[in-house]
Amino acid sequence: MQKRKSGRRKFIIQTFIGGMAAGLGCKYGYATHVLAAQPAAAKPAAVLPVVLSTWSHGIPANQAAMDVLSAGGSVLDAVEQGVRVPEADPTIESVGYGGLPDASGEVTLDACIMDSNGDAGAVAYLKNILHPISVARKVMEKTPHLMLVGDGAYKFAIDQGFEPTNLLTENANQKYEEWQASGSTYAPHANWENHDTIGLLAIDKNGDMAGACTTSGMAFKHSGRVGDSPIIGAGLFVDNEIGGATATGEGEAVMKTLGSFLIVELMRQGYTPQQACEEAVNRIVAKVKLHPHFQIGYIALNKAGQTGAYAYRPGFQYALHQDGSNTLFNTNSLKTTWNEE
Ligand code: SD4
Repeated sequence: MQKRKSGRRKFIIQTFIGGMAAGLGCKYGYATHVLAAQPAAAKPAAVLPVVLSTWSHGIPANQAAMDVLSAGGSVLDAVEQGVRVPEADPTIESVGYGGLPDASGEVTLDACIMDSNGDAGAVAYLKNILHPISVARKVMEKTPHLMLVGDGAYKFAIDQGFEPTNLLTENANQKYEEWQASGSTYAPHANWENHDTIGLLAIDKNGDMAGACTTSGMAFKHSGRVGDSPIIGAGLFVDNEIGGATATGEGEAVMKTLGSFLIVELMRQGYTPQQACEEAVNRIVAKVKLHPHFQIGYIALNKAGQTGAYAYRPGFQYALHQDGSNTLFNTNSLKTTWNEE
């Protein structure tokens, strides 16, 4: 077994990496900050349990998750039951049933789930199944794989007893026809009526964590497009020793920077959840070519029950259920108006 490095050696390595990063930062006008590790015990403990999720649809999702925890259910059950609420809600145009379709008129769903023991499951480009998050959980529990996509994921879901369901509502079909009539041009469009991907993180009263992320993806996306939401490390990551993070917004930028994994690794180095979310947005700005309507939002929860949230532009909201209250908050952002490039 490998021995742990001494405290002094660890410090020297971190200082060296920090120095290298600062050097690179000079070249590209961006400094990757590396903090000295702090023992988790030094962090003040927040009230547990905590459920944290993206957007206003996070409020009912948080409630469902907290109900599971209050009844003594597992944190994995809690995150799954939480996100099943927006998945089944036909008025939400960006998750599950009622989600806006892709450019070919089909509703295609991406989802992933991660447990406190490091297990994970995912589905991508899944059609005609109401609860992709539950299929992702079955992939985790019933197969030796992490992700199933497309027809294979659908066949697996049917084998597991899921019912075929038409997910295209009248409203979503009408929006699709309007989009076609307006010229069928694709433009990434985040903050879609304050409903986007739901990412939900939870920590139970014992300090065990899990996360779930589920979406119909960017409206009118290219047929076959898969975003960040089913990609472990991009749309969602949970490490039960450290914390979890999840993303909403333009998945391509999240995937290019592996945003949720990055946030968890920054927390491992001593960043607070808030600092880590801000740094992950800064990383995108530094490394990814952005367009005028670009938007991204991250939320994070650490092992001590502390939370963070940050977005590129204003408008992103998150829902926090903690200490008896389930509240929607506006998230701070790097840009202060939508018009700033
Ligand atoms: C995706 N991140 O598919 C998801 C969807 C989303 O704003 O959150 N859109 O890229």
